[in-house]
Amino acid sequence: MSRYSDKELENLLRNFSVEEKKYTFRPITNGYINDTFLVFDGPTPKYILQRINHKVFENVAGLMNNVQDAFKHLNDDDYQSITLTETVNGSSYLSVENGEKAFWRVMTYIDGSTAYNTTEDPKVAFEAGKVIAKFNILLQKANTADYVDTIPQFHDLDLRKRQFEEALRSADPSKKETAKDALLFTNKVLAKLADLKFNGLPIRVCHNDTKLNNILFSKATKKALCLIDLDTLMRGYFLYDFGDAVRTIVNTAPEDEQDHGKIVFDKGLFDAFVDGLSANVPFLSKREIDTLPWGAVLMPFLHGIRALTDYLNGNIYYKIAYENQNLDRSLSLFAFTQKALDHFSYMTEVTQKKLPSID
Ligand code: GN1
Ligand code: MG
Repeated sequence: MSRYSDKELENLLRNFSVEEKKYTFRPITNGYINDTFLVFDGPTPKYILQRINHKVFENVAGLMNNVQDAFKHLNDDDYQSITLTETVNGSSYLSVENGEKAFWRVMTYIDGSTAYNTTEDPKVAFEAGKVIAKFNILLQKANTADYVDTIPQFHDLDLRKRQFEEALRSADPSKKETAKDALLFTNKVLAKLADLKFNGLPIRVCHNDTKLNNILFSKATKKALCLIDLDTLMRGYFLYDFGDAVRTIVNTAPEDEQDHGKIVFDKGLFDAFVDGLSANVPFLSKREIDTLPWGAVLMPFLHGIRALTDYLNGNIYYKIAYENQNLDRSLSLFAFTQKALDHFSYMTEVTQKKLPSID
């Protein structure tokens, strides 16, 4: 159930430059951070209305500047653009100050589009690779200095390790007991990644959250149209976008799958994804290509350690549907981290073979 009534949503929507008519709303409930609603004026959605979680994204103005700047560059025959619907005062977002503070924005809904939480279809994996490459290529025109870090050190393993250790120190002993397998795995991988350094990699404007369901596809043709959810768009390394896509495409199970027997590293989907990237190459340096397999290990692990930290902290960051959801998510993310480690040389072989470098 949404915590907002249709009446409240309608009143909010009236602050934006939308046609005056009767709208209905349907919440999208699979995000962990923002509150998102589809806005209908008929059988198909017309807009997305979204409340930005300002506890997570503290600099909403900076975030919206990033998005606006990126939208200027994300414009290509082979990339579907999304537009922000301004407020009646000409702002890219609405800040509500009376009562509970909140920030809202409205975007156009792309008709005939769909998103997948998981896939078994190599065509979808290929298209995902192609659009992620296109996205990163288009954003090479952006000036990294103009972008704020919407979540500082978002993918910084040292920071995530410190936050984890802090949570562990104050966690209640029964939680530590319940999470003992996850704690063991965390320490094992932290030791493995301790010397991992990303020196010599170019800093790009990246998406930083390229999970499969942040890509829109054409319902009719399965062509990838564009990336959505640009809140974490900021400086980063390409291996982040690579790794987060591999995490959600190459594993055919959902990221919170509790039956670990279903968590797989599907080589065919990996190949198809890399083939998709290679449809738009070259745009990566040799050093970037060399580090890609690390991205596929790092990203599921980072998400896993963050979920585990939140479990130990008593679920203060992610929205949860049941008490141990964060722990379950960490365990399944760790199961995929292990699969990625097991396929490390395979990933190296395929990426080296299929991706030509710019240098
Ligand atoms: C969060 O709410 P959602 O699904 O957009 C998280 C991402 C994770 C994702 C799923 C700001 O995003 O990093 O990939 O959950 N976003 C933030 O694990 O923490
Ligand atoms: Mg997100």
